[in-house]
Amino acid sequence: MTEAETRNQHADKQQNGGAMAETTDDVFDDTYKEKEGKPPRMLVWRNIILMSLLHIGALYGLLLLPSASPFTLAWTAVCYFISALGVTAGAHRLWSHRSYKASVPLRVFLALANSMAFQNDIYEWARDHRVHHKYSETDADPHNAKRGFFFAHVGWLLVRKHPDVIEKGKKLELSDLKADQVVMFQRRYYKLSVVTLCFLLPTLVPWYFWGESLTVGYFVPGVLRYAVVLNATWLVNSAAHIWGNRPYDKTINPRENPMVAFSAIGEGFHNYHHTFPFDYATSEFGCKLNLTTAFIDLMCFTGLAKDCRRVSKEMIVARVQRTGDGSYKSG
Ligand code: ST9
Ligand code: ZN
Ligand code: ZN
Repeated sequence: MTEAETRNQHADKQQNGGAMAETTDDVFDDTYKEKEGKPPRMLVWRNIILMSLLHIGALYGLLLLPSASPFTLAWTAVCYFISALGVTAGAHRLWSHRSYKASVPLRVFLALANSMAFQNDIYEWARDHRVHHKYSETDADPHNAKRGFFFAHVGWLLVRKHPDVIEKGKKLELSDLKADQVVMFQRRYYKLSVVTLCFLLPTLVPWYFWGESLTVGYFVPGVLRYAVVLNATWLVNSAAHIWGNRPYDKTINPRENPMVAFSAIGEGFHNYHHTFPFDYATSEFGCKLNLTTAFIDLMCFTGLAKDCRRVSKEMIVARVQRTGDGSYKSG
């Protein structure tokens, strides 16, 4: 039995139990055929201007770094880590892939952390991400890496989506997200939560508690931290779809990229992840270069998370032998 079949069977069992806690709409679908002709490219000038301003602001934040107090630098690191978790442990491993289960308090924390990362609301993020896995490297993939590094990195946010992304995305099974009140609440109050958590909180905490200037508070833990988290995330779509080994499946583009794994707190083992998207660790090697897995393990230890899904060693070895590129090293 292939891992996809095993997983489908597992998901069926869960749904029969009424849990609706798993998704199989993140499994690659090779039946989709792209239409003839070049994809349309309609620039969205509002996004081009805002993204340019954000990156100019981030450069200004870099210049301000020497004048920031050590407390502000530590706070910037805390904000980086919290917002990154909102994407990795939250939007990605929990809500897009349902690779573990989280209690209400943990889901509330992850939704707040996700607003701090300001990467579209969880529902939209998970919908785009499922369609990315299901139709990877085709016109129906929102950040199709076959359109080049820049498109996969940020260009996809600066143009209208390919019609096939929307057409295929509308057919996805998203009832688990719609049934999650935390996800729907965050979607309803998304703009307010982003202003408060992505910009106001990072700026005001250093100003109120240790007298940092509002300018440094806004441009360092606010704008610079936001831009770095965005770019670390986008590198998974660009660099980790272009550079690295493919020990698990040489027939797909996603790669193992340790540099990306480091900056994206564990999300750079992308050949493994696209081969086994339901594994909560997104890697065979547990917590190695993978702070997100360490966080989820800690949440399980405290009882706030449970039912982490994992791929068996036998399944990995069988897959490596069947489709790997020969670069596999265990451990
Ligand atoms: C950002 C997101 O940066 C980053 C995501 C990265 C994902 C990475 C994944 C890698 C793995 C995980 C690694 C994590 C690592 C983290 C490390 C941390 C250190 N299905 O969108 P619209 C429909 S965001 C179904 O306007 P346009 C839908 O009906 C940054 N339907 O399309 C929709 O209406 P609604 C901040 C879909 O007009 C309608 O179409 N944000 C789908 O083509 C229109 O949708 C930004 O910069 C779908 N997939 O515009 C800009 N998609 O949803 C945000 C659409 O309301 N985006 N529909 O019912 C935009 O401005 C626009 O989306 C656009 C396209 C201009 C890009
Ligand atoms: Zn990918
Ligand atoms: Zn994924």
